[in-house]
Amino acid sequence: MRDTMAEGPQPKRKREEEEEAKNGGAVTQGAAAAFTLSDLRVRRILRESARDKIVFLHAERIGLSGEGTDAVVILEKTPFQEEKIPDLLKKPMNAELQMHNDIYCTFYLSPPPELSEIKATVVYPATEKHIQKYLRQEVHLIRETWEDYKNITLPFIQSQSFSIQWVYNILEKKAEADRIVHENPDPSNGFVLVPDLKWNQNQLEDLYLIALVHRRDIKSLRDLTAEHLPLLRNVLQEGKEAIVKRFGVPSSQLRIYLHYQPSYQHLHVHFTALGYDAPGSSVERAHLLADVIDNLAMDSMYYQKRALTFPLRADEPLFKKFQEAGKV
Ligand code: M7G
Repeated sequence: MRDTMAEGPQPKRKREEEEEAKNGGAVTQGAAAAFTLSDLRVRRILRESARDKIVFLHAERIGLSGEGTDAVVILEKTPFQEEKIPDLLKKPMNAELQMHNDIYCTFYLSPPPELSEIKATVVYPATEKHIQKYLRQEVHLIRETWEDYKNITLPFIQSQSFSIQWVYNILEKKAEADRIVHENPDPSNGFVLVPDLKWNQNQLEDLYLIALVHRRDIKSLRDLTAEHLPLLRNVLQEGKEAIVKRFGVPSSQLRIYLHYQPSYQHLHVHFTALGYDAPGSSVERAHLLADVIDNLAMDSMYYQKRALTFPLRADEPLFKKFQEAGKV
C-alpha cells in the first residue's frame, strides 16, 4: 500500500503554511483585496452533506461603508492521512465514551488541531452564478442534439458563462506557477497539469489534477474534431507519465475524463484517483478521454453529430431555455 507520496507535496505545503502564517492567513493574490477568513460573515447554508462532511456557505464581507460583498465558502473535513492515524489513538485527548453495549462501543474524540484539519475554499467576490452553482437544487437531465447546441446552448454560453481568468492566470504563470506538475509548452498541442482546487495534496486517496490546454479556442467536447487528436494524445500520455513520476499512481488507477457541460468553457481534462468518487465523475457528466480519442479517430465529426446528455439545475437559465424550446 502507498503511504507516502513519491515526491514533494508535503514540503511544499509547509512552505505555503509558513507564508500564510507570515500573512496572518491573509489572501493577497488575485484581483480581490487582501482579506482573512475572519472578515467573512455567514449569511446562509447553501448546501451540506453529512456523508461528504462538507458545507457550502453563502458568506459576505462587510466593507468600510457597511455594504456586503458576496462570497462562497466551502468547508470540508479533510481525509485521514495514513501516517497520522496512529496519533489519533495515542495523543492525549479528550476521548468521551458515548455508549457501550456488549462488544460495541462508540467514542467521540477531540483531536489536537494538526489531526483535525478543515479545508476552506473561498470564492470572493462571488457572482450570483457561483452562489447558484452551490445551492441545492432539483436536477434534470437534458438530451442535447447538435442543433440544440447550436440554437440553444451555444448562444447562451456565449452570452453568459463563468470567467476563465483563473485558467489564463495558470497558463501565463500569474497564479499557481509553483504548483505546476507538468507542462508541454507547445501553443497548439501543449498543456499545463496542476493539482485541482479540490485537492489539498496531503493524501493520494482523493488525488485530483486538471490539465488546461494552451489553446484558447476550444470551449468543450462539442468543439473537438480529429484536428485535436495530437493535443488530446499528449494530454493523455504525458499526464499519465507525470502523475506516476510525481505521485507514484499508475495510469491503471486514474480516471481521466472531460465534463460535458463543463462549468468553465476552456478545454480541460480531469485526472482523479480511480478509487475516489469525485464529484462529476458519474455517467451523466464524465467522458473518458481515451474514449473521446477513439471516437474522434473513427469519425472527426463525432461530437458535432451525436446528442449529448447532461444535468441542469431547475433554476438555471439554460434549463429554462430548453423548457421554452419544448425540449424538456
Ligand atoms: P469543470 O468541469 O469546468 O467544472 O471543471 P466543475 O467545477 O463544475 O467540475 C473545472 C475544474 O477546475 C474543477 O474540478 C474545479 O475544482 C477546478 N478549478 C476551478 N477553479 C476556479 C480553479 C482554480 O482556481 N485553480 C485550480 N487549480 N483548479 C480550479
